Amino acid sequence: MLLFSIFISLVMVAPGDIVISEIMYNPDGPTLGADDQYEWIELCNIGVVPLQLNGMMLSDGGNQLFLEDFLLEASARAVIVADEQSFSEAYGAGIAVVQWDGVWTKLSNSSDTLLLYSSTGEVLDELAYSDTWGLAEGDTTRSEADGRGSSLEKINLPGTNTEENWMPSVDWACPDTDPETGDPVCWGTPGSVNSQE
Ligand SMILES: [Ca+2]
Ligand SMILES: [Ca+2]
Repeated sequence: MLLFSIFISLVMVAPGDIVISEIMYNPDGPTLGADDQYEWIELCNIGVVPLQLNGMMLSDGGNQLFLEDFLLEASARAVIVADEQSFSEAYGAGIAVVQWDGVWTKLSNSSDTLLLYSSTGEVLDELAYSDTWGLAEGDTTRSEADGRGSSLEKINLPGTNTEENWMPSVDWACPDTDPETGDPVCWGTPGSVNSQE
């Protein structure tokens, strides 16, 4: 077991091992609430060995947040949340949440570029998203992910971060429903397989 632990600690993470798999960039719609409480980012280990997240950094070029000790198993997902109490009240307590230090990297409600860096500063993934993602060409309404409840989910995880490979979620991982409509209170699939995968 000790040897195995040493092996894990020596595994160098590289681009293609871990990806940004889902984001809730605009929760401030009819479902969740304020962006600084309910934004979240999901990461997925798409490699074949466990990855230590400690020291990885997420940033949009402004604020920087540094991930703390968390061993993400192969094929597993975990979320980085703006406010853990708000998140667990909305989605329940059973989802793997990575602790972090620094300042929350606010996810713009229009467009933003989110970067994931290794602990040695290498860019592991880069997602330049827009609030038009998920809209058909010429559609001037708002995307389902733009404050209307859905998250933005990656479809093919090893694929590129192009508009065609990201769509608003059509499912949820949330225990509560609106007592009047029966609709889920919060959408997206934090910590679990994407509904658009
Ligand atoms: Ca936002
Ligand atoms: Ca997910």
